[in-house]
Amino acid sequence: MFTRAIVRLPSGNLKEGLSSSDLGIPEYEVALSQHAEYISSLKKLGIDVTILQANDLYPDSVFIEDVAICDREFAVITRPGAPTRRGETEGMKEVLDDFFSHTEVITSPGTLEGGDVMKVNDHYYIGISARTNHNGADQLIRILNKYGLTGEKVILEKLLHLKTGISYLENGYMLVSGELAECPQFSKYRKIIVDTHESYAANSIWINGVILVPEGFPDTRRKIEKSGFETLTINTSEFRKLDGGLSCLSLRF
Ligand code: CIR
Repeated sequence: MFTRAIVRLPSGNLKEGLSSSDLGIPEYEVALSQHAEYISSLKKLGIDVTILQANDLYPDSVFIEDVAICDREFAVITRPGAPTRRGETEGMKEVLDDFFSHTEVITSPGTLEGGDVMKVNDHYYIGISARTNHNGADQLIRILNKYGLTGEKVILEKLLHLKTGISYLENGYMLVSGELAECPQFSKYRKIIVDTHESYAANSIWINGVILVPEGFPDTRRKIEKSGFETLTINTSEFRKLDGGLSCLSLRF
């Protein structure tokens, strides 16, 4: 169960965020209302949501998942691989200290972004991507070991982040797309395969028994429901324009 989440309001210069999509420039007002809907959905599912002020220095700072890993007794402040995002960790220690008795930090030359980190029970999968390097992943694995947890690396070819292509839905179900569908590291899970034309929906999130799925991906939603899950959809079109999905918008613990 998750009881808490931390989100950050969209930056005033959101439209300058990093993007590899050709979906256009996000509309700020629409992004604000989609973000508000995201927060109210989390609240509806029993989550106590801490809302951080917008940070106008960093256009991508709404994607708060990338700057920290939150486990039960400890949190880790990451070191984003995107140079324009590195400063987003400023102030996070103070925020996390309110919730965690131990806060660890990823240091140079390591880079790690939370979108590359997926927890399955007491084990973590860590994507090696353009944003997360071996050194950063090794540092995280050492931290996990210290707290009795384990981690392994998953080498990514094209995906921005590990969780761009895979989401753990609990009960042994993995929602998976593209290059990760055949990855042997996930062969032991029950797979729900996301079709290429709906690959954005591979980033869906489990919140207390309900799967939040981005709006506009009916085939994936149907497959998730057929596997026995209740779903709730949220429109994230403006964040998608910056390659951001549902998981990126919060830290959940
Ligand atoms: C970036 O490129 O860093 C942002 N525009 C999107 C980050 C998405 N974060 C995530 O998947 N965890």
